[in-house]
Amino acid sequence: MILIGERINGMFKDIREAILNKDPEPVKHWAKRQYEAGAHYLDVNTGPTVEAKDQPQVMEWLVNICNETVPLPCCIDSTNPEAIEAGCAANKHGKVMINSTHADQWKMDIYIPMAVKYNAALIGLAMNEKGVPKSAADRAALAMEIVVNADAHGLPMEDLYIDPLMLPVNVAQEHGLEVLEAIRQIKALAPGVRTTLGLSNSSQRCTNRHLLNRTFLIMAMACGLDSAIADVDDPELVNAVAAANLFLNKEIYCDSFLKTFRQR
Ligand code: THG
Repeated sequence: MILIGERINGMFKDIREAILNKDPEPVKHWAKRQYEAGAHYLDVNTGPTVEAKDQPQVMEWLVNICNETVPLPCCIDSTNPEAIEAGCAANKHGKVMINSTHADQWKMDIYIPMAVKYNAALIGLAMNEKGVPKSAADRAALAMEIVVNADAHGLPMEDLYIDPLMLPVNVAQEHGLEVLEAIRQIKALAPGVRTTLGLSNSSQRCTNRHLLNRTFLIMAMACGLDSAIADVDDPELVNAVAAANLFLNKEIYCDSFLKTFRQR
């Protein structure tokens, strides 16, 4: 399970203020804290308040701070192609990840060649201009459009992460089963392609968020989920992943499996 720490996102007040005040400290704090918690990637998102014209420069600033603080690659999370490219160019550790393309042809035509150019991994969302489909089959069909386009450009299949898109359980309860089934179908239809989810979406504006996130993550792992953008600051979530890895036979059991997982 590849854990992508969600916390460096201008959606959060402390990061929004760090960007406004050009104060690197909160970004350093969350880079270090998520690294120590077991994150393999840092999701980096300027948030909704940064103007489009400033997003490339703010993204570069955020990625540079992360790179100087911890040896983790960044997952560049933006809807702005220039901001994504600035983040890819700034990333210094490991394989950068582009978050994300939709299944719309014009978006794939931008982001798939960009992923190839930067030797990046790419998240492909199972949605298009019509929005997020309801059924697992429709999600899987959009996923396959991304798979076919990525393959045609020579993007290695293990560098493609399909996100079937989880919605909050309090307003879109019927989507949960469809997302789980979509993960199974994508893994069956496109062996080698990986899957991911924005896990905290599932519990937005709900109570007991940690419990909801952790439960859905383990259910999705049983269906073949390979990675998640998640709140790694929740030790119970990370512990549950370490335990699930044993039952999925991804790690050999040892009595110190929690410690071993954190030491990776
Ligand atoms: N798929 C992909 N990328 C994504 C998402 C996805 N990136 C963004 C998002 N979804 C994943 N990251 C988050 C980060 C925070 C929250 C949810 C998802 C969150 N934030 C609090 C809230 O909205 O209640 C904000 C708390 C605060 O303001 O302090 O829940 O699905 N590929």
